[in-house]
Amino acid sequence: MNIIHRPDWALPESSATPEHVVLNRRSFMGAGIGAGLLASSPAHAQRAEQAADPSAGLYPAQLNPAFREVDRPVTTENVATTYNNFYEFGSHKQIWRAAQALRIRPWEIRIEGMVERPITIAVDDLLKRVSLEERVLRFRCVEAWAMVVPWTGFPMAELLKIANPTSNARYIRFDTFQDTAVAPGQRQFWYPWPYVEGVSMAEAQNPMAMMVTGAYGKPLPRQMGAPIRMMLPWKYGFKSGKSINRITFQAERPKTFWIASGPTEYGFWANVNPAVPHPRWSQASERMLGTDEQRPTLLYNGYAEQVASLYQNMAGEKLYM
Ligand SMILES: Nc1nc2c(c(=O)[nH]1)N[C@H]1C(S)=C(S)[C@@H](COP(=O)(O)O)O[C@H]1N2
Ligand SMILES: [Mo]
Repeated sequence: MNIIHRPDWALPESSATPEHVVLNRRSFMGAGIGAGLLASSPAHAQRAEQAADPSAGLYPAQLNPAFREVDRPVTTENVATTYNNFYEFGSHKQIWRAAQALRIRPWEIRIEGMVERPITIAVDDLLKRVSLEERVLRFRCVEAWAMVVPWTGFPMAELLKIANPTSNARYIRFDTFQDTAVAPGQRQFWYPWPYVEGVSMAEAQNPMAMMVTGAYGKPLPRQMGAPIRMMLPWKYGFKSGKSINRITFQAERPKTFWIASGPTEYGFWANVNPAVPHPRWSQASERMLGTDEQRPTLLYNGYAEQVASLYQNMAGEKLYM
């Protein structure tokens, strides 16, 4: 990468958006113009959102002391909420205004597939059945930028208790909403919409796996995947699908958005590993968002103690792409 000592705003679009270079590129200038009228700043958008959110009183949630700050400072909120990957709203980083067009209430989640009984549950009803906590976690994009965010959410294992999967289920598929009326990126037909991600049942039961509904002590902003997203902090960021409205328990490994887009570049497991380069760039170090600081990449993004055992006896699997 040639971007090491340049701030975000100085990046040419070509080096700032490498994740999708496997595909045709085309920018969507103008995608954010209508939505820009709805909100003049992230803070303003967030205040309006809280007014319409019946679960807003759940924030800030109590910090889980097992996940208090690590070895690096929390990324500035304004940086983390204005530099995002959310291809539904454009294949570049400045999508936060465009994302304000997403309607996040009412929001229902369909839980189906290999479960005792399929259900459709409103996100606010789901939040009544779980307990929210805050965790300050490292987050690492495959594009070699990183951040530290105080997320609010609940363990994915609690979702399993609500879903009641049958013993045949081996994987969970998570689908992002699909609505070309609000998400102009979904009109780019060469992408395999909807955005799909997935985990194994064992991964979902690991205490590190979360469902996230808030950040920085507030409900999650739309550009970060409101009202509910995945958070798998030991994996590259693309595994943590946003704005989820369908959860399917199944026997076969889900075909994810990025596997469908570029199977030679993206895999199912995608665990962070400094020693395994991406075909187009090194993973040895990472740039802390909002700074010029480079840090050495950590195996499993520093969470090896918690998750490495998940991947024992998996010879032959590509665990790090
Ligand atoms: N639905 C959806 N989820 C997504 C993406 C996306 O484009 N669409 N991008 C992924 C990628 S590549 C990253 S790095 C993270 C970025 O999360 P953030 O914008 O909250 O930092 O979201 C992931 N989840
Ligand atoms: Mo990413």
